[in-house]
Amino acid sequence: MQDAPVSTAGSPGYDAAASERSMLSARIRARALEVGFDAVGIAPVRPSDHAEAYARWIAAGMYGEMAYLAREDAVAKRADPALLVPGAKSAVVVAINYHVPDAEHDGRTAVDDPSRGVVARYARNDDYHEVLKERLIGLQDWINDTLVPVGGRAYVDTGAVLERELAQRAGLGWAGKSTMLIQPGRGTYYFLGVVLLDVELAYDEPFAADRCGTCSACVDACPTGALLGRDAAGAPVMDARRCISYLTIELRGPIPRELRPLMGNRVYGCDICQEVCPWNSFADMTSEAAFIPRAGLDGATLIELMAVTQEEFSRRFKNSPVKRTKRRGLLRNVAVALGNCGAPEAVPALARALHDEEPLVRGHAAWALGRIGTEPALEALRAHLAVEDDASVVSEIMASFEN
Ligand code: B12
Ligand code: SF4
Ligand code: SF4
Repeated sequence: MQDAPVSTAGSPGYDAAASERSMLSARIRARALEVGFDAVGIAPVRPSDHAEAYARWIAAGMYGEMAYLAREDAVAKRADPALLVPGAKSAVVVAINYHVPDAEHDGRTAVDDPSRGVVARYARNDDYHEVLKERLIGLQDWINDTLVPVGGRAYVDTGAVLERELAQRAGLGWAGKSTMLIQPGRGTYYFLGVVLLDVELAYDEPFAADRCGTCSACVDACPTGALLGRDAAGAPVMDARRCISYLTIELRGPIPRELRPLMGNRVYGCDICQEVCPWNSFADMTSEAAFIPRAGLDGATLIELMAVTQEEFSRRFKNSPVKRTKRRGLLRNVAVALGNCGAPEAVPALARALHDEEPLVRGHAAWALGRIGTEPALEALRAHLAVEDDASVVSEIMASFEN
């Protein structure tokens, strides 16, 4: 390959504007790394290449109850980020490592101990939205104050932005069959963040390759069959209604009975498709203090969690992503995990949970007692049936006798 001719200021062919854009991009990249992001790429803002894939996903109803994903205005904004920030020209996409090891309890990690609850790695300390958003806003302010006056907006997760597509377009990696953005040499345990800016910058090459090859480890390992592989157009497809992350975090009501036995002891989120991904085999651990696990989140015993009061929930999960489920959501998930564990020692805790003020908790405790199925478990269900006045719980109890 021939080297491109070098042109310097004043020489014919010198493009001052292009040189300025390159300088801006280089300084933004350097600043993003300086403030603690692990990777950064810059992409042009233009209509999504994947809007049709997204529309197909919505039309198939695979978003479940996450209605915000299907709102007409939100779909339109995903298809064209310029609708979010008028005049947006560039997307600065950052990634930050949250990979943490599993702690051992009595010589085993919670993943290998069905009597303990597994909390997904991303949720074992502070809420990443706060951490990333603050840094991204700082980055945008720095660009405005130091480099060039800009308008724009920072997004982490909650905006109508296809973050993984922008990350791919900014050259960071590709979307694997797990649907996760995979960075070669880094893996998947990275949060993404985006700043849309109304200035032209120099852009990275999109990441064109699909390096999953013939691997399908994530599809094979997903316990609920949520990963459907690539569709005819090459888009990785997930039926979120079956994903444990959706079921334990986003779903507000009862977890479909047929999926409960498949969820194991994952009580908040799920990392299974990432745990089996070969691209994570050599991934570095994070050194970001906000993501180093704090005590009491991952690996607590399910019996202990089942007894958590509102006060204890607020204290233990303060500032952590887990607070999103509220106490009743977490206890719903814990009851399912106790049913899957099947240990008779859990019967007293579940029998007490039959008197919880939340019907959602009572209903799932009833399911778990039915799964355990010992005489004391069934006796607790019979005794409670006589006093239960919520129709949904009564129907859970009746169905539990048939487990
Ligand atoms: C809704 C949502 C979920 C839902 C649905 C997930 C899903 N796969 O769609 C649920 C609750 C299940 C979920 C779970 C998780 N999530 Co989530 N989630 C989101 C959110 C808010 C929107 C994603 C979305 O729009 N999904 C709809 C699908 C259709 O879009 P998509 O996944 O972006 O896929 C598009 C591309 O893949 C594109 N595509 C890619 N390659 C190709 C190739 C071709 C040829 C074509 C045509 C298309 C195509 O096609 C799709 C359609 O446009 C994003 C943040 C954001 N604003 O983007 C975080 C986000 C994706 N989640 C994240 C995380 C960390 C998780 C969990 C790991 C949390 C956990 N441990 O429990 C799991 C991972 C599960 C998984 N395997 O994806 C990170 C992922 C980081 C990364 N490296 O990829 C994000 C980016 C949040 C963030 N800011 O860091 N999540
Ligand atoms: S997060 Fe868990 S349930 Fe969801 S797709 Fe991955 S392996 Fe399946
Ligand atoms: S497990 Fe295999 S198929 Fe799945 S995302 Fe990783 S490399 Fe791709």
